[in-house]
Amino acid sequence: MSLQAGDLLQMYRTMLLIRRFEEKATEFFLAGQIRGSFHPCIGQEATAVGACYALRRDDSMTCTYRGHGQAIAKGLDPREGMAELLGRRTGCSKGKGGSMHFTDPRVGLLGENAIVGAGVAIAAGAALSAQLDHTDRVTLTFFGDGTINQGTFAEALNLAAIWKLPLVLFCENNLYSEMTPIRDMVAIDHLTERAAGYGVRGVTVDGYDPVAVYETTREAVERARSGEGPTFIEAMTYRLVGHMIGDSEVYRTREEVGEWRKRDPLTVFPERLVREAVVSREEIARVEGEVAEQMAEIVRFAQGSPWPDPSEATEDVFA
Ligand SMILES: Cc1ncc(C[n+]2csc(CCOP(=O)(O)OP(=O)(O)O)c2C)c(N)n1
Ligand SMILES: [Mg+2]
Repeated sequence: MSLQAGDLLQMYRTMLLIRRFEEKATEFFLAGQIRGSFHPCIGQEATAVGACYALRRDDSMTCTYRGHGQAIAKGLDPREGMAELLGRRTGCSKGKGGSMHFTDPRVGLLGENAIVGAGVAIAAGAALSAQLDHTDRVTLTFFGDGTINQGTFAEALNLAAIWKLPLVLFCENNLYSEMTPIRDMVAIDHLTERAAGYGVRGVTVDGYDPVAVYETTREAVERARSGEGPTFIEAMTYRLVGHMIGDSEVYRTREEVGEWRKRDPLTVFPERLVREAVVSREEIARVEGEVAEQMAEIVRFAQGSPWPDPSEATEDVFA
């Protein structure tokens, strides 16, 4: 499917919703209303939206603790996401999972995961199950550059290759694993070289361009769906805020962050759509107004929701 003006506007809307969602969540976190840790994806919205736009609702997806935006892009009701952050019973994990455990099987969201690399193995399992069930469901797994040296990543990648699993391995290379630069962790220039070593096709894409991300992912999804096996996508991206709230960011310079901020997709993408006469300034303004209204409703819903009852603590827990 080639993207129409309506698709591009929809992509912008979702990117903006994710940005506003994360900004509001940051406010709640700083006000002590969110417990545990919180890893914003501010700056990485274009990868979430571009990649998920290439998936069907019944395709599966796994992601990491930085997955609020990806979950929303996959179709999670953002009201249930915010309620989950605030620990409310109406949250997608009934208020018992929190920031790092957004899950909603109704939209194929098999879960965020706090263990680096774990989601990749779970996704390989989901892809194997789709293959054994003779469905054409595809699984996409989001993970970071820091996952590349995990044993579980190597094992899942190899199994995906030999079994030709319908899997898309989507690496968000944001140049850092927590506070460690990628150049100190691997001796290769492109992470796609890792995939090549396992016989898996690898593609690098500009992760700040949602359209390029969509097109690259769509091709990988089509290949996976038609039995041609896995693709490893390396999307070059950058988080415009710290690893987590409270990160002092001493490991990178203000200049470096400033350079990426100039390319912020939330500014550059709508400007490009107007410049190329794909949509009008009025349409962009309308979307911004609608997202503001939606955010107000998200906050109303989450803050107005009840807390879980202590008696529910062991429900949905398997032993
Ligand atoms: C198995 C495991 N080892 C270490 C950690 C601690 N840890 C949390 S986040 C993180 C960095 C991961 O970096 P990356 O995969 O690049 O993702 P990003 O945070 O950049 O999105 C690490 C090492 C963990 N959560 N799980
Ligand atoms: Mg990283």
